[in-house]
Amino acid sequence: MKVLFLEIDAERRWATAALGPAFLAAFLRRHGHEAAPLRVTLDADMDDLAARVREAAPGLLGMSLTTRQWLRGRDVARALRARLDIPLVAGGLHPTFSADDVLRHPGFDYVCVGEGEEATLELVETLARDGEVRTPIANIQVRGGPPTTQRAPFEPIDALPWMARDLLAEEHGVVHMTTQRGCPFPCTYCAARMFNVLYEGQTYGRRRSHESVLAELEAIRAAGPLSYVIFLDDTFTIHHPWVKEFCRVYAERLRVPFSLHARADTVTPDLLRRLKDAGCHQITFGVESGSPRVRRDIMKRPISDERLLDAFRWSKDLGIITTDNYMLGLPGETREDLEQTLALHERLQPDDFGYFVFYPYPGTDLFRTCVEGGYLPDDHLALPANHRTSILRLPDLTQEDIASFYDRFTAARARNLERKYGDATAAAIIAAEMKASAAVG
Ligand code: B12
Ligand code: SF4
Repeated sequence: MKVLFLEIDAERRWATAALGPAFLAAFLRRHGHEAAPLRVTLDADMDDLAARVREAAPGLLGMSLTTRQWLRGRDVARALRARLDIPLVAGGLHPTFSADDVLRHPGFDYVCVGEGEEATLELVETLARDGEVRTPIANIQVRGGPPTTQRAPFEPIDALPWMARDLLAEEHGVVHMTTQRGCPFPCTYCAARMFNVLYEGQTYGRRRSHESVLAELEAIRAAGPLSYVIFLDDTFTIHHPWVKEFCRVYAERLRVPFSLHARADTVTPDLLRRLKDAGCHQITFGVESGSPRVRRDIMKRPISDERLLDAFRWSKDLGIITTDNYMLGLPGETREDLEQTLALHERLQPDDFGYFVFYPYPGTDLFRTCVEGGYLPDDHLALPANHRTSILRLPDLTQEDIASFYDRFTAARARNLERKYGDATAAAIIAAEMKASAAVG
């Protein structure tokens, strides 16, 4: 059977398409099925899209969805169902934690809850054989059916085929890699960590062997240009023995510059030095808030200001570019907390940073807090994840408060960019980003 994976553009073209379908496509191809991507661009006309789908003649459509992609994905599924009769399975973080809601909408027949390789294969083979799902498939919830049971995470992780890179839309030899699945930390706003809860009693966290990671990168280099590697692991710097050995073999065999994501409390000067020597060019740290109270009590991320300042200083001293992210407008946060975030940002002086109005992702602890506190509007799943305007009605912060801090972060970013690139380029970057933001309302 052929599976056509629809990549839903919801605001802008990212440097990579969703990784999940690239894993699934590789797995399906290994088992003799066909898989292809189709990008649903922002200007896509639904009649044209339906014509292209018809021409590709898939037996099953797949859609990977984050919450940001959900509203557009919902509209695309409805439009396709009005024109075609091809079953559609959705997967990824949003459907995993909102399966009932997704399946209420026209055009969605199945939701993959959690890891998808074996489940999608079983769904494809069942549909190819029977034309429908008569007996339950673990991890696959059927429209109108009961919640699914969960199959064990795939083991051994090295036995998964490497991502099918034709689905990723990578350019210029810049490649995206994952060396592990899962993150052991308990951050209350994080959808990714909820996989640990979904797989409670089993081990979701698994890391590939060095040989598997290196062999994949060497194969990419042999097949074409390899200029930069972006490691997308949630926290690359966990389990130091693995990271140290990685640095040793990577420096020996590849030495291609790379980026990674880290938590400040998982790095040491020694580890950073090894990463730098192996080719680490840039690290993104999640700082999230400048208020120790918010980090400790609301986010369950009890990292001290000192530790954050140290991690940035150590990295900069080694010449590693630092980037960080902040969130604005969590339940329980106050204006004073947000002032502290701006103040800490001034002390950290990252090379660049992202700032996001808090949006509660289904499944997370803070989503529950918002529901229990009555902070979510009833139609929250029908509201876009806005950039500047919070969807929440919070007791300690108004939407205007949050928007005014968002504007102050925009001004801080403009100053940062001006220092680096001069006024004209900084203004152009900010204008382009504002335009992309406007696309989601
Ligand atoms: C890589 C990455 C990106 C990449 C690619 C996106 C992607 N979906 O892969 C880019 C850079 C584009 C990106 C951007 C953003 N991201 Co991001 N990203 C990640 C990250 C770090 C890793 C994803 C990964 O490794 N996937 C590896 C595969 C193997 O895992 P998987 O995606 O879960 O896929 C498996 C199953 O879910 C399932 N599956 C997945 N898709 C499908 C589809 C079908 C049809 C089926 C059957 C099964 C299935 O099978 C897969 C294989 O087992 C995750 C964190 C995480 N750990 O998930 C955040 C994460 C997905 N991102 C997140 C966010 C918030 C964003 C942004 C909004 C960031 C921002 N503030 O602007 C944007 C939105 C992007 C968009 N298009 O809407 C959130 C999403 C939360 C949510 N509920 O929506 C996450 C979970 C981070 C977090 N800690 O909360 N991101
Ligand atoms: S460290 Fe990052 S990925 Fe891990 S639980 Fe916290 S926010 Fe999520």
